[in-house]
Amino acid sequence: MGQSIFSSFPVVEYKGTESTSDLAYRWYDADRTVLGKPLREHLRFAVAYWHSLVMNGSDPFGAPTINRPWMNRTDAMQAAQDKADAAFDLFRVLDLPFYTFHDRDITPDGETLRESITNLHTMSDYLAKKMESSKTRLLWGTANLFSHPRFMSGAATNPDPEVFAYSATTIKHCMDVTKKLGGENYVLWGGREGYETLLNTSLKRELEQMGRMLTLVVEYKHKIGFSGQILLEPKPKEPTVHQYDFDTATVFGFLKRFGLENEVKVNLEANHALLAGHTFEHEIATAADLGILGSLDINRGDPLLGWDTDQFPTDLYSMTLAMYHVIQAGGLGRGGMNFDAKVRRQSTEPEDLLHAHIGGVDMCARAFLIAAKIHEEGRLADIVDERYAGWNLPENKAMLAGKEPPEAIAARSEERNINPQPRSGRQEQLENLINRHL
Ligand code: XLS
Ligand code: CA
Ligand code: CA
Repeated sequence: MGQSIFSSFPVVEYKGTESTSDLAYRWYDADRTVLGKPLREHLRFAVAYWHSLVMNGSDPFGAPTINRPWMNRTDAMQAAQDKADAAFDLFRVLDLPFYTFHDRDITPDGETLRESITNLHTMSDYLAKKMESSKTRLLWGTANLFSHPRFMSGAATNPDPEVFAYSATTIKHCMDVTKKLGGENYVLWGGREGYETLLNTSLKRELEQMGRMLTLVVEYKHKIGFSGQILLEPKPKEPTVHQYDFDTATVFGFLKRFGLENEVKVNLEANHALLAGHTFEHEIATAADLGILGSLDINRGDPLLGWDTDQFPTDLYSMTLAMYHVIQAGGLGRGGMNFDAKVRRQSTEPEDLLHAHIGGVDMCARAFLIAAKIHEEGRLADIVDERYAGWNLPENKAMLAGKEPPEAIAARSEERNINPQPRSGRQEQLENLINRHL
């Protein structure tokens, strides 16, 4: 491989909290054993191709500000190869175990469907070659079924069945490629699966179409023997006014309706949780309780803005709560923590990408270490258990298990003339408990 924009940077190493180096990990000691295994295996960090290699800093008000050499190439396939060379050099420098991509991040769209598919396979062969000499593996692949104008009214939910077929074909090939590259998950984010106005939309039809597409995905997964997880990524709005995969609870209802709740899990993003009016830990805990916690997209939004800013995380408090719920859930299994985050428009240098990832990695690692301590100490969990302890009494267990009919509950309560007393929820005590660990 020739020179890339990252060639001059050495591998970022763990140097400890005393280090004053800007290009070192201060908390992410990948080999450190915590809760029985190395931090690397708990956190399973991934670099997102689209933000780090594709994003050019343009916004609705302004032109691109970030100019990488491959963006100026006229030969689109050569540009894709140069981009891949730079991507793997970035993975080398960051020394992170995974990456993620959309088909359109790694290959240009062709003039025709056939040409797009050929491009995809050519470039995925190129990535397979790069992976032979790299430590970085594929966390997940996905299809971009939202950028091209053909998807303007949705992919699976498009009123035009040809767009449905085009999307199904594209997903099939993206799943083939994800399997070929050893991907551990396949993600579906419904970028334009939603609506702008109900005046032109049949909700009933569109949800049935979406259910059919996901069923096809699951069928195909089993047909090709793809052992990874299928993940849906909830988001309540943007780009459409109302996105169908609003949040975890909505996705679970949808999965139940189509009998897919044991086949599909969720990829949860912090910024999307915020847009849905939730915290990240709410989404994580909900998914864990429903048995569908799959993987995480790590980033943050801005509560002052109402959109998807995809910033690198900087808030230790909220990250600690998120990590605590990941630990309580027993970890992420085949999922991981993908930096679905981009540098700001004024962060134009390649080095900015290093600072961004180092900050995000250390933020997660530090939060995870704190959350592990809270978990090991066990007090928080004990206080919560104690709050519900009344439910351990046999008669209350029977009531919850549906073994006591309403009239029996009433008879027992009246006979004892029960008089429940309010009890403190201890919120401030628990907030202090968290703060003591920070
Ligand atoms: C957009 C989504 C997207 C998915 C993958 O808001 O976060 O990037 O993660 O298609
Ligand atoms: Ca995401
Ligand atoms: Ca996002």
